[in-house]
Amino acid sequence: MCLNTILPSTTLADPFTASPRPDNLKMFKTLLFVAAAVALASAAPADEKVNKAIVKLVGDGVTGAVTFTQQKDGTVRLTGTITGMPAGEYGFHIHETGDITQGCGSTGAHYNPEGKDHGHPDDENRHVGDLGNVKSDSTNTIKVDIVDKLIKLTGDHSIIGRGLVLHSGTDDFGRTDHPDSKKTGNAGGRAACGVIGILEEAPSKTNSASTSTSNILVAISMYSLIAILLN
Ligand SMILES: [Cu+2]
Ligand SMILES: [Zn+2]
Repeated sequence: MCLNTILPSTTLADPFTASPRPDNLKMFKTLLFVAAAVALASAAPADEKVNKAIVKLVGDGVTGAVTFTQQKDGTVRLTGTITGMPAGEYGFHIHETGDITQGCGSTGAHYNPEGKDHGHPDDENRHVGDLGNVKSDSTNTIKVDIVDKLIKLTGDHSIIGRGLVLHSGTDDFGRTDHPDSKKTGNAGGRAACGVIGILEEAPSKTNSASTSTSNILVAISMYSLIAILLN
């Protein structure tokens, strides 16, 4: 790669022949500083985006799988099928841990990083993990299709590694006077659960772009360093 295509040759003296001139030296130092700063910034770990996650739900006579897909508008869509629950509506939540060593009971409380009350998925005041109810039909089959605006597959509200729990009762969305209503929606026991894992990461388009950028920056840094040393 020829650096003269990037840097104006009229202002960049050839470091191998030019005599040391204070203004050149100053420019090289500035150039080196800028290059080093940008190289450091681009050396920060690339923000790997999870595009899809998956969880296998297991319970007593209940089984299924749910896929989480990142949508372009920032929401996450849950799709899947769960079988084995009698017809009815059942609470469906992200719980804070992926610990299923003691069964679904060890997955902790509802995932609630903002310290809010339990609520309906459309409520402002809700746990991040509150996904409402899912409906089982007369063939004991639940077709899951939920779009949620709070759960995330990357970053602060990431649900990766946490538990997905299907309850044996109906979530009251914090709207009754039952003592558990504002904590759990009084959704009863835990019928099935599983740990949410990564299914697919975003193609690393930005990674290769930043790699070639930092290659150029390294080249500029080296050139500047040689220039300074020779001056
Ligand atoms: Cu729950
Ligand atoms: Zn909740």
